[in-house]
Amino acid sequence: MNKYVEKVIAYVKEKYQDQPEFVQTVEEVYTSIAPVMDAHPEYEEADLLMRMAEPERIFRFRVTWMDDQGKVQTNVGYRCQFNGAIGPYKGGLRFRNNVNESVIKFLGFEQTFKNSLTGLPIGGAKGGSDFDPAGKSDAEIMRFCQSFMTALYRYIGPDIDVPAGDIGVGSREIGYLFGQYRRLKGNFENGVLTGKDLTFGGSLIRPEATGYGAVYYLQEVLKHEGDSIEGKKIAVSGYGNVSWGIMKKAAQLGAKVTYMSGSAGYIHDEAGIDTDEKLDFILDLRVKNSKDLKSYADRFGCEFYPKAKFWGVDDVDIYMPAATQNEVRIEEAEKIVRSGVKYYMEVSNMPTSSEAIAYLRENGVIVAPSKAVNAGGVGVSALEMSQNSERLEWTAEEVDQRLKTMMKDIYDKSLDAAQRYGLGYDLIAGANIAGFEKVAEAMMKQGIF
Ligand code: 2IT
Repeated sequence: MNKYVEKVIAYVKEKYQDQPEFVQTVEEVYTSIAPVMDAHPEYEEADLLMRMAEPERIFRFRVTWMDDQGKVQTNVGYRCQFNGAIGPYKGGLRFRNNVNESVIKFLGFEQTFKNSLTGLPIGGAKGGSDFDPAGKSDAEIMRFCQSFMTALYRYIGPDIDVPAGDIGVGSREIGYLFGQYRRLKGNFENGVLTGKDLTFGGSLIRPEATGYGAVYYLQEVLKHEGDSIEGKKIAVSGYGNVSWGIMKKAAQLGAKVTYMSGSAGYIHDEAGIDTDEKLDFILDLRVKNSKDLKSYADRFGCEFYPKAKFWGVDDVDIYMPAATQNEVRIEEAEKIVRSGVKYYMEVSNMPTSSEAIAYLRENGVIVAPSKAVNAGGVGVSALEMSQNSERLEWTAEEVDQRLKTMMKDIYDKSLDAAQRYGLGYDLIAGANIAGFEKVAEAMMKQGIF
């Protein structure tokens, strides 16, 4: 492999050994782009990879709030503005108890290349807090969000950094965050956040966008195999708004999601999670931060498997991990290979260990990377920013059509990049290279810093 790439990976591994998620992403992306470095010695001269692995800045701040019992609670908040070479920083906020600097940095690094892939002018960022929304009242969520924004507002803005949702942050949280921003700034800069409610500048299709985009991307992969989505059965991990979007779009296109999972177990619904009633039920679980997936089985008369994971079931055509990072390690990958299922579409950010990806691919499973498959979410966030700056609203059909085109472009771009470097049908390397190229060129042209 390219010596400079090896050197930078070794450096990052040594320096950030306490940040395993971040190290894994850097190693994966930089290994993929090694052929680009061979072709561009000027990138090494500019020490581009070392610079790209260091966030432009990270804010870490105290978030203190009062719970419903009147007790003072303190959490840690983060915002990592990873790379602003191609546009204002853009990326979600994650509220979850396992959030730490490693998680925020890995997500920000991934976001940089993903945002570049969308073809829209957005840089990469991520933020969040170790605050866990599970079991919190609405009033507690509001006070937490107000405190979080009070700490963050001076560092963001429509042309600076535009946060959005991620795990634990949905339209309700974005509403409270925006309210506090507006109150502090005394203006109506609604382009400062995306994923807003429709009453103050949210975009139609944004809630569905990540899931819809994933299914559009899947359609391209199936087309490449001479196959189609009609009649396909899908196992989706997670039951958040991304999984919900996948279920909805799959149903519209004549496929169905028959498995979904949560931390307490999984559901097998052979009839398909495809009616409005079922989809609304899932949305409601999410809104309530409920972990009670079993209630779905009770209500719709299907099976709930407590404390179990579905990896290895063979009565589906496609696996789509859509819950969180590190869902599939080698043990699960072996089960997937034994199941004979041919398609593995990553949807959540970095759901698969490096060893598991290698094992799946060696055994003929078609693997698509999350930074391409889930890019429709942030892509539609960028469309929300455009609508806000023009002070107008596009119709659902218009946004959906743009999303569809964007996903096809991302797929084509990735394939083209892989082919240009003689890598064949490698959607992972292709996405990494295509995302990298634009950021690299922009940084080269902006001078050394
Ligand atoms: O991981 C992601 O791309 C997101 N959580 C969405 C980010 C955004 O700015 O819409």
